[in-house]
Amino acid sequence: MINGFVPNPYFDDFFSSAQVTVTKSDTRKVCYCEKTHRLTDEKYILNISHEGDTLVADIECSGEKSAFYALCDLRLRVENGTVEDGEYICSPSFAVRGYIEGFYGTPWTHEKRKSVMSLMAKNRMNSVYYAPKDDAYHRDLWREKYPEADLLKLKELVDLAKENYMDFHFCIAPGLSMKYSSDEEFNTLMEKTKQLYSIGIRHFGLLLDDIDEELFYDEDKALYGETVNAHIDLIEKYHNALLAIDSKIKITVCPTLYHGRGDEYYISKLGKNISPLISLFWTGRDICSRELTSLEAIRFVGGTYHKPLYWDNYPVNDVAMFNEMHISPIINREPDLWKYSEGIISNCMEYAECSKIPLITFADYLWDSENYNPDKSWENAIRQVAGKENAEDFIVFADHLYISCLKDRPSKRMQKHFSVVMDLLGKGENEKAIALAYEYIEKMNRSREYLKKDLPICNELTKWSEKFFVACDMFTKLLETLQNKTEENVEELYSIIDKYESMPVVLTEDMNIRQELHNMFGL
Ligand code: LTM
Repeated sequence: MINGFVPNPYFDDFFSSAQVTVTKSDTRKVCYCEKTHRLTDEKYILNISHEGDTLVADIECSGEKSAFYALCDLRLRVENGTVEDGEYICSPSFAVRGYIEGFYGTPWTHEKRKSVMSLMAKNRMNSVYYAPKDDAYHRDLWREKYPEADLLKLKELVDLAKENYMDFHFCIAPGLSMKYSSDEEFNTLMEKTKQLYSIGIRHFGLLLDDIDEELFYDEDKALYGETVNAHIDLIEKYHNALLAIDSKIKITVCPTLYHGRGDEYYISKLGKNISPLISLFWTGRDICSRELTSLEAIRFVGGTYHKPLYWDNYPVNDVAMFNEMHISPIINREPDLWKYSEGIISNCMEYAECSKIPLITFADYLWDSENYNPDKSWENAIRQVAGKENAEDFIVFADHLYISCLKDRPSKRMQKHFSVVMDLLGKGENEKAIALAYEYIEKMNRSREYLKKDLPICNELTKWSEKFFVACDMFTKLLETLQNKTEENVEELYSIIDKYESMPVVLTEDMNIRQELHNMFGL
């Protein structure tokens, strides 16, 4: 039972057998993070011990949010079997840790939105941005108010975010058609925003990405001359109008130039002429950046007088990336990036279940960037999303889905296994080699059985798992052919290879399979 804190129902049954005490205080010990030099309401001290078989946890924190985080942390330690007695002083590396539904493609369903949000809160993310490019009311029909039914659903999300100690940011993207010089247009924008304020939203995003870089209307050209001047005016007017309604409102802006060095004309002029209270999205050096470095962040600060709030385009796989499945862990974000940025907001895939896996790795990195271990974090994420009992089967398949802007190495677990097989073959220990190769095929087949199940995550993966099934057949036939090199076997093998190569989705790295087989086995 938990004393001293009214917990989220998520913990009810979990802690019935543990003895948990939550003590609140407002001292430096729990209100200030010595490492980041930040006042925080997210820090907690977790003291774990055992009385016989009973888990005893004493939690010191400053309030409900940090108590929630402490309990989530404790629960994960128990689930992952990593509970060790001791004192743990915990606070986040990054101040802002979140995700954005900001992709092109079918927006998430209401249920998926709720499920992603709850899970990410439990992994101690604190921000969610609502910006589905294909929610018409967010972009194309930005002037129109949400119909009542849609508004009610948004309110449910806002309430859920509150329950989970997350900031819910509603984003609006008027730039495809707005006449910046028109007062009437600005009033329409404010009326729409007020509709969302009325359901409890206190964080707003003004997104000006993926629009024409040139001004369209003659009136705008006459008044502003250049796009950046129109954008500065709009952002400042919007910010001030919102502050007049409620001085606590926060806004985030996505500029039209949202990647590069950070000292280019548009972004530096925009950054230096808008309030420093406004958060500024930035995707890094590229739209989908392989790495985010502290040096680049420092240059951005110099150019714009704002710390970047990274809109990290991973795991998103829209537009030209639709044949890739981005399920691997986040990598190449520097450990001390928290010093020079506000935080990171990860842009998701339209595949909500699959997105959860990289998102959890983001959450781990953002909470404790110095100790982040991508492989461990990935396995933790898979256990949470696919279930402990399926983790091994899932990994055999997902090992091949490392193709993305991150340029991580795909199929490394399989390669490790087969490098032993090749060593044995080299030593002439053919029987052992074949046995070991069959062991892997067994694993692939178990994974195949799992992937065929009618589970949300498996259903999202069918495009990729179908190719994996053909790869299973290819391996099986290859082994058979190596042991019995008949013309029939070779022909069958080649027809499976043809089928595999005709499938457009991306599984592992691109290679000429026939050439490889020829070089390795003379086939
Ligand atoms: O990245 C930004 C700021 N905008 C769009 C996203 O909406 C889109 O999902 C990604 C990936 O294609 N690229 C963008 O330019």
